[in-house]
Order: sequence, then C-alpha cells, then structure tokens
Amino acid sequence: MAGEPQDDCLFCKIVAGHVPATIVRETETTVAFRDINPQAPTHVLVIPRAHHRDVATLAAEAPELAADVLRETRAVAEEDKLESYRVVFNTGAGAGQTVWHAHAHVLGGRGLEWPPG
Ligand code: IU
Repeated sequence: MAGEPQDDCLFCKIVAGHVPATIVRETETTVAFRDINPQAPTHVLVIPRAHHRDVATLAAEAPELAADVLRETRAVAEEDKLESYRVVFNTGAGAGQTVWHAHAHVLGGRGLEWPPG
C-alpha cells in the first residue's frame, strides 16, 4: 500500500532507526540527515517518513507530505545559514536516482554551477 515501509529500503531503515545516519532535523512526517557521500559542505537529504519511490509518486499520492519535505529543505538551509543553495530530486535512474525512497538533496556552502551534469 502507498506509504507503507519497505523491508528492502535503506531510507525506511534509517527512519526506523535500524541503520545509522547523522540526523539534523526530524518532524512528525520527515527526517533530514547528512548524505554519507557529501558533494558540498552542506549536503543533507530530506525524506518523508512514509515510503514513496520518488518525488513524482510522492507528489501524486501525498501532496501535503511533499509540501512538508519542501518546508524542511528551507529549514535545513536556514539552520546551515545558506544564502544560496540547490534542492534536487533525482527522479529515475537516468537522472541519477539510486535510492528508491523519495528524497530532496539540499546542497550548499560552495558555488554551484549551472547547468548541472
Ligand atoms: P540519489 O538521488 O538516489 O542518487 O541519492 C541517494 C543518496 O543517498 C546519495 O547521495 C548517497 O550518497 C546517499 N546515501 C546515504 O546518505 N546513505 C547511505 O547509506 C546510502 C546512500 I546506500
């Protein structure tokens, strides 16, 4: 069923506390933690606690939860005092998605080029 935890999902395991992560913020519906392989001085992932495979699915199945994730990206940027930052949702393997639990990357603390690779 939409939103149910998946046994084989790494981010569901982080939500459950079964896999360690450096958590920076938690709300009733979201968790934010530092990326294990940071691509910028600030590289935080914001995820919904509920399992949705990507942001497109999340937006369709649970738009209020998608809004919660977006609100938390702003909170992360404020906490790390980022003047400029990038929010990325890799969606699909061709765009670089490797973990199939919707997540926003919050990247900042250095100059970021455009267009991205
Ligand atoms: P992607 O958009 O699906 O490629 O992002 C997945 C991210 O999850 C990627 O940046 C990984 O470094 C990160 N990550 C993590 O933070 N902790 C982990 O245990 C694993 C991946 I596996």
